[in-house]
Amino acid sequence: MFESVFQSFDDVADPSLGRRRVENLRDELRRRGLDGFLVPRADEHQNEYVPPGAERLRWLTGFSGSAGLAIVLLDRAALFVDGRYTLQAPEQVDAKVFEFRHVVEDPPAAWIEAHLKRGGKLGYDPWLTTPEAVERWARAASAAGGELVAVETNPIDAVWTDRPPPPLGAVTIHKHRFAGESARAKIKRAQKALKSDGLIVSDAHDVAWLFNIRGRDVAHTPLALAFAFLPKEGRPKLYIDGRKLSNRVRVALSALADIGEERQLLADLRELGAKGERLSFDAASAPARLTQALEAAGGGAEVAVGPIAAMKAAKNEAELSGARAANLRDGAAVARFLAWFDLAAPKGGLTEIAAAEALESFRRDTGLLRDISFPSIAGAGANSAIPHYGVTKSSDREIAHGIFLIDSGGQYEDGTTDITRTIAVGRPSPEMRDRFTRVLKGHIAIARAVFPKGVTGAQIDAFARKALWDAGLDFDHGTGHGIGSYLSVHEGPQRIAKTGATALEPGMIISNEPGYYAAGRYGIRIENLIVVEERKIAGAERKMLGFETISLAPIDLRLVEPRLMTAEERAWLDAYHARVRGALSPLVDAKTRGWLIQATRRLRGDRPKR
Ligand SMILES: [Mn+2]
Repeated sequence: MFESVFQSFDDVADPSLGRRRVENLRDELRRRGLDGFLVPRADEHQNEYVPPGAERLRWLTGFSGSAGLAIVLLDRAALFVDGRYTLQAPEQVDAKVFEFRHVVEDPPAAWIEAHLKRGGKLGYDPWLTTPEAVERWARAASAAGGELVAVETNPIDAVWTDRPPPPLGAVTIHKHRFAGESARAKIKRAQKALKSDGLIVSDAHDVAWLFNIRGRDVAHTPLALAFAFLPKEGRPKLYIDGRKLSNRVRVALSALADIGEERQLLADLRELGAKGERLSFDAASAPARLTQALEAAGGGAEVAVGPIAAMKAAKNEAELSGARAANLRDGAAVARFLAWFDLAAPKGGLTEIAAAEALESFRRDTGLLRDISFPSIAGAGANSAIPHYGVTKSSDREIAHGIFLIDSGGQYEDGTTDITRTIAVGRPSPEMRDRFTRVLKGHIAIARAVFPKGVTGAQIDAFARKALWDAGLDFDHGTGHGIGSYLSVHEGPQRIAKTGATALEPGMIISNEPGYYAAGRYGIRIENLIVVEERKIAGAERKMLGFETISLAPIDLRLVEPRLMTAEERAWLDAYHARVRGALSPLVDAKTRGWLIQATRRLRGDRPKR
């Protein structure tokens, strides 16, 4: 009926290949005099989505999660994953080849200490490892009486004979009407913020923002994989495979920066090091290979939080109006999906994959969808209780009576979207209505929050949980993450979470997505994007901030228990739905418009009469 262009539901893992591949890797390690090797799920930029040729962890183990680490010694091997993947890993990976470990509860450093033999050489790829991680692994190896050793070339690449070549996606210039600030102005602003002789820009999202370029090198995020050097003064240099640049783009970029091939970066760093330069590196994304090259040549590497992330996070007016337009367009596609779903689901036979395909195809019908912003999370029944559930052909469930949760988003040139709706199929139980309403109360508490400038995401995280805490409940993920501007759907540094240490600044876009998960039964999440804005409050003694909600789609009233809500919360929901109806009605077909009137009706209940 519908099809998906941007997401495959194939089961990528094949546990049976792991044994042979690990044996081949061990032969290669022996040839190189190594006793072990670290295999992180990482590329040279520590990206969330990596090119196929960087999926070394998946190739070796079968594990397809977005984060993980394998350590292969000559006689044993372990796979470390976080709480999202403790169920998935044993299904995808041969347990006779790999032991499974929880990365937090059972950290890799302790495993290295326990199992690396005395005098053992543990190899790592410095292109795939940050300087901070190198220190951590080096301490663990030396605690075992062994040694951490950088490899010149990755031994997996020697045995992965059909490894895909690096991507060569064409680079495009991000239009000024969407970027709102010229690359020249951004470069100047970033240079002014620098406290060292220069900055190595290693996060490809930062490169994209700084030069106003976008690319097609990885799935779901329009990145051009590249590095850049930004000197404190003078011309920057962009290191990128020249085959990705058309003449027009090369001319445009040459006006801003020198352009070199990526392999020139090491030679340039050696030269800068020989001059005794002190350069800044981004702790989260810099490959240790670069700091090592600079330091070996006599330069100084300062590894810290990079300055560009904060500049990129605070969106300008052009980016914000783009985000509003993208979310409006996306909301119309979501509303069309919800209306379609309400007709299709009760008939039976609808599956999670079919629903995700329908939503993607409605987004494509806007004519402006460039990609989905991440693989849709579409879970029915018990699958909805897995917050990061990735549906595949083998896990696909029929959507039956109960709850269906769909978390999805789009990449449009004017903005990136991310929205979650939880939908009742048939009559929901009183418990589901109670939990949904508590999650909604948390969502509304964030949406309505006002707070002084300087407040961090961690300080307001509890607002989203209070109604759940009142009933002895909680959820085990952050309340919100930053969102890029036609960039990553997960962007820092701001977040609403226990670990959200960054002060919220006007222009930041964040998700507001509290949830509740009854393991094995059902899950709930309500997600809208919100923008930090200044708030005028009469008599205020401080500069105050609040949020503007920019995602527009109905929240399922069949799951709402109005008696649990305050008058202010009901007023917020009624006002939100009136706004959704007014904004989306002109953009949807007649059938969806009729559905929308019903889906955005005012709450009944003991509302004060006017
Ligand atoms: Mn999200």
